Amino acid sequence: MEEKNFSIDPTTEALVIKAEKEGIETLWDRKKIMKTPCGFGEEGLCCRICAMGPCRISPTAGKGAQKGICGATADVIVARNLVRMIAGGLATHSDHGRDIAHVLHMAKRDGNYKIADEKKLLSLAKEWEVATENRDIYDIAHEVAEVALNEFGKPFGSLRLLERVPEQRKQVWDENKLKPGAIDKEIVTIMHSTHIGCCADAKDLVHKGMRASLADGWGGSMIGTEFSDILFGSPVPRETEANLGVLEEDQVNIIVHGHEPSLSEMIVLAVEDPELLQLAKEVGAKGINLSGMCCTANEVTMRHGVKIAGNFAQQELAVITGAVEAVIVDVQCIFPALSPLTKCYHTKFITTSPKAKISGATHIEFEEEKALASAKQIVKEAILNFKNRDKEKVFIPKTKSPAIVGYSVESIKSQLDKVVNSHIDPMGTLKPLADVIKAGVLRGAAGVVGCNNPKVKHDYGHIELMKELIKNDVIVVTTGCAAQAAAKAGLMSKEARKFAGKGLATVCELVDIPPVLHMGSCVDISRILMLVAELAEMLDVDMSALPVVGAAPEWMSEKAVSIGTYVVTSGIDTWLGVAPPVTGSAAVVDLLTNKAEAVVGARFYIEPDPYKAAQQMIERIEEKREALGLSL
Ligand code: SF4
Ligand code: WCC
Ligand code: FE2
Repeated sequence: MEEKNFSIDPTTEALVIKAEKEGIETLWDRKKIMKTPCGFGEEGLCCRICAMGPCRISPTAGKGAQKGICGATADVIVARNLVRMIAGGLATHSDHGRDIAHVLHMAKRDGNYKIADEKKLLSLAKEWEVATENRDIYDIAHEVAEVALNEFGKPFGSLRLLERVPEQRKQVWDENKLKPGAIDKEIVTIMHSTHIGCCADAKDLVHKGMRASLADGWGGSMIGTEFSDILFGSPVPRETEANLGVLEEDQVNIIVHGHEPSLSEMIVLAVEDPELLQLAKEVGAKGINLSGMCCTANEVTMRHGVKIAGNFAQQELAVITGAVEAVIVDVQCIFPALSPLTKCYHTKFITTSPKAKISGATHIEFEEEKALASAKQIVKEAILNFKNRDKEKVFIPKTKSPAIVGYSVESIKSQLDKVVNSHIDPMGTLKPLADVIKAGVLRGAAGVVGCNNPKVKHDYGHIELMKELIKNDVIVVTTGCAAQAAAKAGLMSKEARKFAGKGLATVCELVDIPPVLHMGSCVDISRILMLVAELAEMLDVDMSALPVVGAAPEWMSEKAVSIGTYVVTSGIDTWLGVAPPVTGSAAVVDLLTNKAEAVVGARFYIEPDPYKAAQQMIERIEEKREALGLSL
């Protein structure tokens, strides 16, 4: 690793230096060995859908192969590859949602999984016309869960949660046949239509991708969020700390990493078990220190204030501290590299999901029926591993930052309620937020989300973009690994007001919030959708009319492709810091970054420079303000 300029996070640099000394490789080393990415793949021009190929289309028009063996053009190949990425992302988020719905379906008054937010359950029951009068709350829960589970495979009709958008948006989706059917069906349709010799029309393929993506944001992801809140509680603001400095030298360090809160919630309970705490003392530790990575961290920090160890690009670095007894994972965003890496230290790498076994890891299947017992067994393994820690190898960087997390839509409303007299609506509304946007105190809002990607300097894309936006009085809401970048950089502390423009700083002061709001995990982008939908409803305009924008400066996963697509299809312009593999087709690029606007009122922008992206986002916000006749 000669090139040092790969992260703005000081812990990252320090631990990469440690890794180098110990002869340990990280993602940045592997990226270097990989050299330049394959040009065909990067432009989306490689097709390996059938065994007559793989076929590669020459990126230069008129030179070399211009068609696959079946005759598929660059446009078709690029579009097929893109929509398969959407199907991958949709499948992943939705299967997460389905798992959580299953957990609610088995929730019991005396079981491991209980109902934490009855109010939310009852309001969802009402929305879905599930009878609630004189019924046991658990019976209601099970029926609501069944309704949700049917959304995945129902033979007719569109998804129930789509009804949550304002009329204007429904019309856009109706007119353009964008309303998805059952969630699983959308995935199947894409897999079918992209098979050799099926759909060969780039425009129609992109249309299918857009329709399917809505089954993620307004389907599987939203089910994931709603049901997690019902089971584990809707987040409220609370304090936490972020970055690898949260690891403790004298305690058993356990990291939960992955996505679904059904596992991590039980680990949270298990680490408080008196017997296990006693065991930790017996092995010579002062206690058990739990922290999280990726979205699992977001889930448990939002609901319990569990500390954030780091984001996606830091998963190996956590192990390299030499101070982690166990990394416990379930699904998604887990480097297979953790398996050989943990063998170089004493760290136990424990997989728990039948969906994500990783060779070389210890697999302890997490059985939901015996959830707490499974969690305790996993924590015990970690404690017993404390004695194997090699003190010589331990190095925990000091860096960590305080952060306030837990901004669900409900908690944003109640925060607004605290300062604005809203006796009129006891449920709380977003009216004060709409008012400050109308008045121009806030120019608009931006959702900055997504991953880390070594094509971008680690966290630089997120942080520079967020800082530019808040400086210009654009409030930022964030999820995923972007949120963790913000927490680490101190943008979620109240002191971060100093980075905000005058208008935003005043709002932060009055409402007592940081300028960058942590709204949760990647499935929780559904919270952002709801926030935008409610704002639009309040102003009686379509979602695309609002001065609201989205960005994924360091995205890398298929999930992010699905997210970006449903955000655009929901009417919100979206900036990508990394180009998706579509540049091999001018027609597909034109559909995404231009023509989409005429259909859904929003489009993609590709801009790697965060300063330029911020400028474009602000310009777009001002254009929307002007069109709405809002104060300049
Ligand atoms: Fe080649 Fe067509 Fe087969 Fe793709 S589907 S590999 S372009 S022959
Ligand atoms: Ni969501 Fe991206 Fe993190 Fe994984 S956890 S790395 S998809 S942002
Ligand atoms: Fe995630």
